Amino acid sequence: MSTSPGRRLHHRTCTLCEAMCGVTIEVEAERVLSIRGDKDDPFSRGYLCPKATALQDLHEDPDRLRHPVRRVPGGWQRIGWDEAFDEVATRLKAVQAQHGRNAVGAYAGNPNVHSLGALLFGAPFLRSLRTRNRFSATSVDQLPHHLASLFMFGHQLLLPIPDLDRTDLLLVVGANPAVSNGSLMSAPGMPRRLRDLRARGGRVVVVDPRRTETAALADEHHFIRPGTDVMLLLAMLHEIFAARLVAPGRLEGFVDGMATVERAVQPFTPERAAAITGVPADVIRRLSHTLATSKRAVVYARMGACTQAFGGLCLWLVNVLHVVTGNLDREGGVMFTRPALDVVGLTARSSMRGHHDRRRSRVRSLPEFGGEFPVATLADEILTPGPGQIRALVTSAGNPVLSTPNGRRLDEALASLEFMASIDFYINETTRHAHVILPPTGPLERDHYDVIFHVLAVRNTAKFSPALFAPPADTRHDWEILAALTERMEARPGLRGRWESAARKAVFRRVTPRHLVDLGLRAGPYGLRKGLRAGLSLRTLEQSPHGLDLGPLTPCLPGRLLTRNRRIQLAPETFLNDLARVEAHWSASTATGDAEDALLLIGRRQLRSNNSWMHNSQRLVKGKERCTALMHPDDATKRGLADGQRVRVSSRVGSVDVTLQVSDEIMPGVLSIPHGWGHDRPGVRLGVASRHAGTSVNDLTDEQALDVATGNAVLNGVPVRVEGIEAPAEEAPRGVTA
Ligand SMILES: Nc1nc2c(c(=O)[nH]1)N[C@H]1C(S)=C(S)[C@@H](COP(=O)(O)OP(=O)(O)OC[C@H]3O[C@@H](n4cnc5c(=O)[nH]c(N)nc54)[C@H](O)[C@@H]3O)O[C@H]1N2
Ligand SMILES: Nc1nc2c(c(=O)[nH]1)N[C@H]1C(S)=C(S)[C@@H](COP(=O)(O)OP(=O)(O)OC[C@H]3O[C@@H](n4cnc5c(=O)[nH]c(N)nc54)[C@H](O)[C@@H]3O)O[C@H]1N2
Ligand code: SF4
Ligand SMILES: [Mo]
Repeated sequence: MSTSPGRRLHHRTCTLCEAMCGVTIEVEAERVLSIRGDKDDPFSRGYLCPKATALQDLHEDPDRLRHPVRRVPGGWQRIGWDEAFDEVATRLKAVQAQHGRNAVGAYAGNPNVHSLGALLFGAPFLRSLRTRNRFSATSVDQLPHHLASLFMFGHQLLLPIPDLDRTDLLLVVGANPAVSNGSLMSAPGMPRRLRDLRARGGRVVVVDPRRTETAALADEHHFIRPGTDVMLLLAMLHEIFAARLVAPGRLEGFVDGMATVERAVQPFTPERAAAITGVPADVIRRLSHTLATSKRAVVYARMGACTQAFGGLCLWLVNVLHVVTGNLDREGGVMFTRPALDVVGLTARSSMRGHHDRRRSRVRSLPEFGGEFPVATLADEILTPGPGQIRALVTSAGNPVLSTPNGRRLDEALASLEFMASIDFYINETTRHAHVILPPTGPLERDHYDVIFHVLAVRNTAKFSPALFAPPADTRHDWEILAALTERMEARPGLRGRWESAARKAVFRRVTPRHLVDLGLRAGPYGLRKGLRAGLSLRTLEQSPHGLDLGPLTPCLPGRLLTRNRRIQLAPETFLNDLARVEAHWSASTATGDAEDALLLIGRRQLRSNNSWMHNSQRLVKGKERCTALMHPDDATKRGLADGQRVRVSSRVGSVDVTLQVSDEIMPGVLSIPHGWGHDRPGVRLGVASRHAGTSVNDLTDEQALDVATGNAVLNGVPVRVEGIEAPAEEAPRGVTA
C-alpha cells in the first residue's frame, strides 16, 4: 500500500481483544487518517472487526483522562504525578498501619493482559501491597480453564489450543467465536476460518441456548438448557466408554487415571443427560461417535461452559474427551503452543505455575486460585466488619461494578471505602468511587507485544508493535505508574531503606518492557542460544513490522508436561469429588422443580461492544438499541409481552428495566441480556456511553451463586422473572436511540 507525502503507514497489533489482528494505520502528523486490516500480517491476513477503527476514537476521546485527578467536592481536580503517587502510597500505608496489611485490596481487570507494561509490572506492584485480598476478572471468566490445566498438565497456562485450521470437527460448547473472535483461541478472522473448515469437508457443531452468529456458520446447532453442559459432557464420555470407542493412541503411555474416569462417568447415561439438558439422547450418542471416530476433532468450550455452576467440571471433561479420543497433542486436535516468549517455560518452576486453595477468603471461606480470591466475594470483604476487612482498594484496568455479579452491591461497597485508587483512563461506574485516578497512556502511545495471547494462538507467530505516537508531555505508561507506586510502597524508613529504594529506582529506570521482551525472546525456543544462526531477539523481530510466522502448532508431549510425574493426570481429586455435587444438584432440583415462571438468564456478546469500556465510541454504539432482553415467542405469549416493550427483569439480588426483543433464536425458558452496559449512574464521565446507557445485567447475577469447586462466578443460568412495565408499543420504538 502506498501513501502520499507527509503521510505514513504504521503497522501494529490491535489490542482490543484476543484475536491479535494486524492493523495498518495511516497517519499524517499526529492525526489518524485510517485504520485498515494489514494484509501482510501472517496471522490475520487483513482481517479486522468493526472495533478496530475505534482505536482512533479511543485515542482522540475527549473523555479519556491524560493526567491524574483527585476527587474533590463537586468534581475532579487535576494534580501532578508525584503528588498523586505520594498520596496513593501514603493513604494505602496509613490504612495498613492502622488495620493490617489485608485491609488493602486489589482488583485487576481484563485489559491488563492486553497491555504489555501492565502485565510485566503488575506482579511486583501487587507483591508490594503485601495483601492477601487480591481479586481479578479471572474469576468471572476463564478460571476453570486454568485450574483444569494446572491439575492435569501441571501449569495453569498449559492451555490446549484448538488446531482450528486443520481439524475435521469443531464442537463448540458455550462460545460464540464468530462474535468474540475466539478466546483462549486467538484466531483472527474466525468467520473465514470456520468457512474454510467446512470447505475442506469438516463439520462445525454448536451447542448453545441461543442460535448464535457462530451457529449460523455451522452445520448443526443444538439448544441446551443453561448450566447443564456438565451432564452432556459426562454422557458423551459415558457413551465413548460404553461403545468401546476409547482410543488415546500414543497418549496412553503417559496418562494416569483412565480407569478412574471410566468408573466415574458410568452413572451418566445419555438418557439421563437428555432429560436434564434438553439435548436428545440420540443426538448425544451421535455426537459422541462423531467425536470419537473423526480423524481429528476439537471440543471448544468457553464462557457459556465455564461461568456456570459446574464450570470446573466442564473444562476438566473437555480435556478428558480430548485425551480419550486421542485428540490432545495431535494435529487437527488441541495442542500446546510454542510461543517465542515462552511464559510457561519461564515460570515452570515458580509459583506462577498456579496453585489452588492454599487459603480461604475471610467471610465466605472461598478458595484462592493463583493468590486471588473469587471476585464474587469482594463486596463481602469490604462490607463485613472484623479483622482483615478491606478498607482501601486499588483497581487497575477493571470495571467490576459492571462486570461482576451483584455489581450494585459492589457499587455500594466501593462508596464505603476509606480510600480507593484506580489506574484507568476513564471515570466510569467503578473509578468514579476512586479518590485518585492515575490514567495511563493509550494503546497507540505505547510499545506492545502479546505476552499472553501468543501462548493462546492457533498458530505460532510473533509481532512487536512500537508506539505509533510519542506519549503527550507529562503522561505516564501503565508500567511507569506501577513502578512508581511499587517504589513508594516498598520504601522503608532509615538508611538501609533509602539505599534499597535507590537501588530499586535504578533498576526500574533501566528495565523497560522493551528490555524484558528482548530478554524473553532471546531465552525462548527461537532465541539466540540456538546454534550459531541469528535467532529471535527484539531487534530481529522489529525488522518484521508485520509480524513473523513461526509455523503451525506441533505435538510436544510428554516433554512439555509439568505435572510432578510428567504424566497427564486424567482424574484430579478436586474434580472427581465435585461429581457428588452434580448428583445432589439434580436430585434436589427434580424434587423441588424450578419455579414455574422462572427463566434462566444468559449473556450475549456483541460484535460492536467490548465488555464495559468501548461504549464511548459513537461509531460502535450507533444504530439500534443493543442492550435488550431476548425472549422466545412462546415465553412472551405466556406472559402477554410483545417485542419492543419495556419489561422488568428480577432475580434474587435485584431488578432492571430493559427493552424486550422477541425472537426464536433463543431457547424457550431462557432470557439473554448482554453485559457491560448501565452507564447512567451519577458521576460517570462517558459522554457518548451515558447517552446509550443500557442496563447492567450484573445487577441481576447473584454473587452467592458460584462454582464452589473453583471459585468461578455463575454468570449464565441465573433464575429470573420477567413482567411488563408498560403496554406494548404500537410501533416498536427499538432502533431510534441513535
Ligand atoms: N465483540 C466482543 N468480543 C469479545 C468480547 C466482547 O465483549 N465483545 N470480550 C472478550 C472476552 S473478555 C472474552 S472472555 C471472550 C469470550 O468469548 P466467548 O466465550 O466466545 O463469548 P460469549 O459471547 O460470552 O460466548 C458464550 C456463549 O455461551 C452461550 N451460553 C450461555 N450459557 C450457556 C450454557 O449454559 N451452556 C452453553 N453450552 N452455552 C451457553 C451464550 O449464548 C454464548 O453464545 O470474548 C472476547 N471477545
Ligand atoms: N454477566 C456477565 N458478566 C461478565 C461477563 C459475561 O459474559 N457476562 N464477562 C466477563 C469477562 S469474560 C470479563 S474479561 C470481564 C471484564 O471485566 P473487567 O476487566 O472488570 O472490565 P472491563 O469492562 O474490561 O473494563 C476495563 C477497564 O479497563 C480500562 N482500560 C482499558 N484499557 C486500559 C489500559 O490499557 N490500562 C488501564 N490501566 N486501564 C485500561 C477501561 O477504561 C475500563 O475501565 O467481565 C466479566 N463479566
Ligand atoms: S477481532 Fe477486532 S477487536 Fe479483536 S483484535 Fe481483531 S480488530 Fe481488534
Ligand atoms: Mo474475558
